Parts: sequence; C-alpha cells; structure tokens
Amino acid sequence: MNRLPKVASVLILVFSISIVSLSINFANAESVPEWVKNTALWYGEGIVSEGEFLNMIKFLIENKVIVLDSIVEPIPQAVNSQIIIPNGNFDVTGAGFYSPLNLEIPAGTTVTWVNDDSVPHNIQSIDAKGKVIQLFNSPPLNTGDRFEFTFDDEGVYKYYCSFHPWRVGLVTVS
Ligand SMILES: [Cu+2]
Repeated sequence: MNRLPKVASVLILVFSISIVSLSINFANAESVPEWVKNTALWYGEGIVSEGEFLNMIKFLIENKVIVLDSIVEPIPQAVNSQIIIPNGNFDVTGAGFYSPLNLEIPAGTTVTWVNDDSVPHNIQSIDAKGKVIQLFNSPPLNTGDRFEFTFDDEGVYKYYCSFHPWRVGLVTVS
C-alpha cells in the first residue's frame, strides 16, 4: 500500500475540516475524542480502512463536532422605511417637502414618519379628494417625535398635515 498519497489525503482532509470549522462554525478541538484522533492517525498509516475513516468523519458531523451550516436562502423581510418631515416643512413658501415625497415600499412595510421640523405636525391619511379618512392618523408630533404605520395592502396612499394642509405626501405600496 502506498502511504504517501494516503498521508497527503489525510492532511488535506484535516486541513479542509479546519477550514470548515473556521469559516462555518467554531469546532472545539477538545471535543474531538481521542479515538477519532487515533483513527485519523491510523488511517494515515494505512492501519484503518477508508470506510472506518469516513465513519469517523460521519460521527464528528452527527455529534456536532463538525458543524455544517445548511445554506438557507434569506427570506425577504418587510423593511422599515422612514419619511422625514424636514426642517421648514411648515413654511408654505419653502421647499420642505416630505422626504421622500413618494415613498415606494413592498406590502408589509412599516413606515416611520419623523418630525425634524421646529414646529409640530401630524400625519392624516386622506382620500383622493383630500378628505381625511381614518386609516393612519397621528396625534400632533413635536420635534423629534415619530409615528408608525404598517402598510399591508397594495395601493397609493395619500396623507397630509392638518396644520399645514398644503403638505401632501404619498406612500405607494406594491
Ligand atoms: Cu404640519
């Protein structure tokens, strides 16, 4: 039996096991039983068969000494999105638009409005004609206050601030 290729393959295997343990999960060397180490050694010396050696690897995997992470596709999750009520939003003559003015999000997204202006504002959902509807309606938001609403259904949602009704924003849910 030619020993060299076998020794080399053991080295490669040990090396790949350490790569696995480094890159996938930490495997504690102290949790590798003595008989496993001996089996690896004896396999290198041609004393134990390849089958026994592979059984030993199987033992290490089954006993979570070698931890293989299963590849799991990330599940798309609803994201949180912010709409900033910027400084100067109250000023009818200024830019100060909601940022973004039309927020586009997937269904299930929680939207947070943040009042970055120096005066209070509120968020009132309105219908196509500009009439307030009870869908998402915030109390007055002081500077730094936040208001959240989760959009579960597709559609184009309009809102305004009842204190400054010239400020109209959109949330488009697809
Ligand atoms: Cu306002």
